[in-house]
Amino acid sequence: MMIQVREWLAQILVWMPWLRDEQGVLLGLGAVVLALLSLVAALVLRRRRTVRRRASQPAALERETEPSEPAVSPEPPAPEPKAESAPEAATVAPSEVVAPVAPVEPARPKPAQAPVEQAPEPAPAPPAPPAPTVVEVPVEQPAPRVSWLGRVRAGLSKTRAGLADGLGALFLGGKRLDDALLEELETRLLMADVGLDATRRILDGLTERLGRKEPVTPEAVMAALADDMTALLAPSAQPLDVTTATKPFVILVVGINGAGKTTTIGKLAHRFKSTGHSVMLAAGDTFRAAAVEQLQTWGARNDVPVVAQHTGADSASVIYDAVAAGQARGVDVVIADTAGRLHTQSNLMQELAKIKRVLAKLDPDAPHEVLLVVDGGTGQNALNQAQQFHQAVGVTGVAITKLDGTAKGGMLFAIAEKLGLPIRFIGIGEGIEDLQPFAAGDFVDALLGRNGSDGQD
Ligand SMILES: Nc1nc2c(ncn2[C@@H]2O[C@H](COP(=O)(O)OP(=O)(O)OP(=O)(O)O)[C@@H](O)[C@H]2O)c(=O)[nH]1
Ligand SMILES: [Mg+2]
Repeated sequence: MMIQVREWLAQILVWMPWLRDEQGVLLGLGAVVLALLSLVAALVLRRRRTVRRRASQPAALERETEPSEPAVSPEPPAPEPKAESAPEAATVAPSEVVAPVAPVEPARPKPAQAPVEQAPEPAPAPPAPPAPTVVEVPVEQPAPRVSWLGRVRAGLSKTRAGLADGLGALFLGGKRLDDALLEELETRLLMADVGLDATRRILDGLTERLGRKEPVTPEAVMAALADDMTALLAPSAQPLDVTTATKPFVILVVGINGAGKTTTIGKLAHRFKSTGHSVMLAAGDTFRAAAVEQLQTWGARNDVPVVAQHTGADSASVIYDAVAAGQARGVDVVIADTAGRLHTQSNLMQELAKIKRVLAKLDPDAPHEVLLVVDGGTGQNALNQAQQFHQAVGVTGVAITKLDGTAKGGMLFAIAEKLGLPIRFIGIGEGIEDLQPFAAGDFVDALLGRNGSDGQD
């Protein structure tokens, strides 16, 4: 063994002759020490890496259960930008935004357990299923159910409150129709704009029916009042008949500014068309800049022709042209708009008289109807308007508009009583169908809050 070692050493000395001197030995030993040190360092580093790797694996698992920190792993950042780009697709269909988000999660490598841990999160998802469509359906239902008379009732609620509310209580306990009660009734009727003469007539009829000596019930008073009021209005409830021997039937629409003339014309066109008549409109309001466009809009809505000229043109000339065109085409009804004017502006009232004279050249009976449009909210002043317009152009019918607003419908009694003019229509809204022929009984029922025909169409 020793011999063998000696041989190895000898062999080494042959290979490395520099070991024979002292310096060479030291260098050799230094090299061996360095080699050993680097070996040890390599082992230490390797061990540290394995320790770190083991420590990092459970941490990553824990993080994956928390969706708020996906950025830690190198993969999640890729899906996230996808989710942000989704809104671009949302412009097409919002449901597509939801779809791309779902694939992002399954793309994760390990989480067989992740879905289990996220299971509690879907819990907030249930609020999404109650789709809004279910809510919207009942919202739309009630709106169209309001009947036209129901809306008149609503419109007249202010007047009704003053006129009829608490009226029954005045006669509770079998009271007689004495002076005090008659005075109370008179005040209520006057406050509702019924007017002095019409009020007297109504109260005279009431005392005649019920007498002043016998006790009366609230129901009897209400019924008698309704009868008297209806009796006063009934002669004025004359529907407009547009059949004529020579076509067209010409309606000249007049009234003060903003009464609802143009809107009423739009509604009338719809009404006549739906009863099978051909209709033409004349833009006789050449005064207001937007008036022609407004009428043309109604014409387009009803699909009826509109004869018009520029703003400032002669109103009589426009209406003349329209009636001439209507005659040539065999149109059933021509409805002429006019500029709003105050009944006190006599020069403008004369302009209406001129229109009438010009039309008579085409047809001595034209216009067949001079329809005065009165704003239902005007109150007693409506009587003055009606008188002035009647004097200037001979009104043949009245349309009362805006009874769906805060109108005091009592002025209808004044118009009926004082002028005896036919009340053709009542307007109860801005819509194309919000015009109804006037029915005295229904109107009084609405005014007194009686059931009547219940207002259902
Ligand atoms: N609520 C309600 N509004 C109405 C009714 N009739 C007309 N209106 C509205 O009243 C306003 C005036 O109506 P117009 O038809 O322009 O009145 P006009 O008499 O032609 O007005 P001028 O041409 O300026 O004299 C508009 O906003 C209409 O929508 C109605 O019956 N009810
Ligand atoms: Mg107008």
